[in-house]
Amino acid sequence: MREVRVGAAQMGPIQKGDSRKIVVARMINLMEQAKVADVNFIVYTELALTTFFPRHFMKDQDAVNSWFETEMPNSTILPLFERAKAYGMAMSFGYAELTSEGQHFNTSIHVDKMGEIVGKYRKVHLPGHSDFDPERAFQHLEKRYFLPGDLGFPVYRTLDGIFGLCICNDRRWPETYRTMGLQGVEMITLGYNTPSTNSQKSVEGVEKRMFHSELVMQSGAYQNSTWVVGVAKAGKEDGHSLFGGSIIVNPDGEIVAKAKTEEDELLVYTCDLDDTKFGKKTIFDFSRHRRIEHYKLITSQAGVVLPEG
Ligand code: CDT
Repeated sequence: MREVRVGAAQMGPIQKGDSRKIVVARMINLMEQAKVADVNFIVYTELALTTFFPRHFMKDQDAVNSWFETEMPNSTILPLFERAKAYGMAMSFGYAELTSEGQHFNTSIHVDKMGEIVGKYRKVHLPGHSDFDPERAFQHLEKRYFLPGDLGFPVYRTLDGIFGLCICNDRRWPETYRTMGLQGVEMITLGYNTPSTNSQKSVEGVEKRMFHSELVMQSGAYQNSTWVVGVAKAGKEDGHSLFGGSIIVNPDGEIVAKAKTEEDELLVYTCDLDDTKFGKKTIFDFSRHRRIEHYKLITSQAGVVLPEG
């Protein structure tokens, strides 16, 4: 058995005026609960340090940059790193990254129990739009504020297993899981900020949106025989609702733990990485069963090309 005791640290809303310091204190509070529960890997959400600022249209670049971190850890976030190291707890969390070359990414990192960043991922699938869209009930401007990630979908060895990261909208794309599946991933952690309603289809409510969220994480887990840990930021943020429903999914695609609230809430589950083995050597033994000669369209074409006629 290769057990990882996971703490999925869902966060309630972070308002626009909430400082990073306040948010880090909340994250440490969740970490303290995780310590009591014997967790050795705590997973936080996407853009965990701030409100989900891409819902706000901004023209002023200084205003935009104020949501980004230019160093990780920096002095405000350091207490989280120090506490994790003191507890011997690994962690993953998302933040907005501004590089020294002036590039903006929606990023997640995996920090090991010694406080070293062992995994880094920059969000590849950026949803939404780049300009103010008056047709939408609310804005989702990730394409305005971030570049598509340039690191691919790396996996890394830590916690006696093979781990990977993705972020929110990435969870809806089978290519995300399969690219990591082809590198033997055993646990994928991700955070999400997902509005409870569809800004372009008002009749689509929270039940259907949570169904889609679970559907993609469960199928990604099953089809690649990997654990998936999906962690929400939830509740009413800047007047906009985000759904909760953080889940831990086993390599059979079953939900083994699910959040009940839209607040800061810790889910704890012991995940045996050896549970990934059976699926990987039977129905999803990729080297025996995949027929890559038939998959060329997947990497040669982004959009749909209809047949003639
Ligand atoms: N943060 C994030 O990627 N949210 C998206 C909502 C997209 S709505 C334009 C998601 O896929 O959950």
